Amino acid sequence: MTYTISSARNIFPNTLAADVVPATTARFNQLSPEDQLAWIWFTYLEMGKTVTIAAPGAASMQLAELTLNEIKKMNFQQQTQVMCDLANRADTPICRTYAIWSQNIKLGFWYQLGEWMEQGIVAPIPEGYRLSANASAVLETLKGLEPGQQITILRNSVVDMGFDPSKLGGYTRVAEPVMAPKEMSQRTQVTIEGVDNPTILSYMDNLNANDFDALIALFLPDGALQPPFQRPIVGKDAVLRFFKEECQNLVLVPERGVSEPADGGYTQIKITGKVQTPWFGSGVGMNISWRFLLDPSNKIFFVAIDLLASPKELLNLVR
Ligand code: ECH
Ligand code: GLY
Ligand code: GLY
Ligand code: GLY
Repeated sequence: MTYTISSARNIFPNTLAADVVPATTARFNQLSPEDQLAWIWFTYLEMGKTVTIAAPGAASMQLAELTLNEIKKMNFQQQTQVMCDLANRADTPICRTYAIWSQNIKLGFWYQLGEWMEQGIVAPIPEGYRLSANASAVLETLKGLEPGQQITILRNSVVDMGFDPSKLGGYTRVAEPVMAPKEMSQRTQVTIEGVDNPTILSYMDNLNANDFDALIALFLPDGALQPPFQRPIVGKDAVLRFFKEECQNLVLVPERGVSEPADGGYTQIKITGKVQTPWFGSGVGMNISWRFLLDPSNKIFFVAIDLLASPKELLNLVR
């Protein structure tokens, strides 16, 4: 048997992903735009008690600057309207601009608005705003989750806002410039209990070094990468673009794994460990697994990254 992307997705089917994340996002999406914004605000305050968000890099702010300045000049009522339009995915010029930004630019934009809301420069959530019963229930669910799951839900809420980019026709995405990879002398090398496959080790080390050209060379031309809760990104060009746009400065901390022969001379390898995002640094370690399928020449045919249901899953290496 030879593998297809769709059959590869089923390797290590016992892996338990944090399905509470898409479930909570779906409940969030049912709320009214006003309630969504207030919910995010209260969530943000709640999380601020335990985790610290890092100010975004200058590049992401610069790319959103025109829009941010436009909003800064508006009165409170207009500002509130813009924020509701974004939550409502309305068809407005600002919602269209927002639609073509990379995730990081969207996050940087909201980070700045949040700062301005605190400083009284942008319309706050009205004092005494009462969340609807549904919104309160979703907030209670969120409070019970691990920080890695909480920030994933928060990010989902931000990246889903704005005009639907699939309705835009052709467009060019706006993303931060790609920085040079780390100097060789600055690079670190991971070790993984139970796995010494050189492709896997290079994957981790190159991603940690932002060396996306070396990283993509580990993939087959029709190889695929499946981020948490997403469809696979298929083909070297698309995967490379994803790495450059969304994966700078991640810290991968793989801990342990298993490697097993699979059909047709392929090898399936599951690794568990943690990943840190530059937005929260070492303050939030997300529990994840990587499920790799390598072809007989040790190139990556498929890798799925899953956000795990619980820390217990870090020890689940059975097929
Ligand atoms: C305020 C109120 C009004 C409305 C809004 C507000 C502002 C909200 C703000 C939110 C900021 C949220 C942030 C969230 C960041 C989340 C980051 C995550 C990163 C996960 C990364 C992973 C990486 C995994 C991968 C690995 C690979 O091997 C391959 C690549 C890849 C409050 C004003 C909206 C400011 C900053 C969850 C899991 C390991 C798949 C990437
Ligand atoms: N979460 C994934 C799977 O086992 O397919
Ligand atoms: N940072 C992109 C993702 O986790 O999907
Ligand atoms: N989007 C970059 C990160 O999540 O770290």
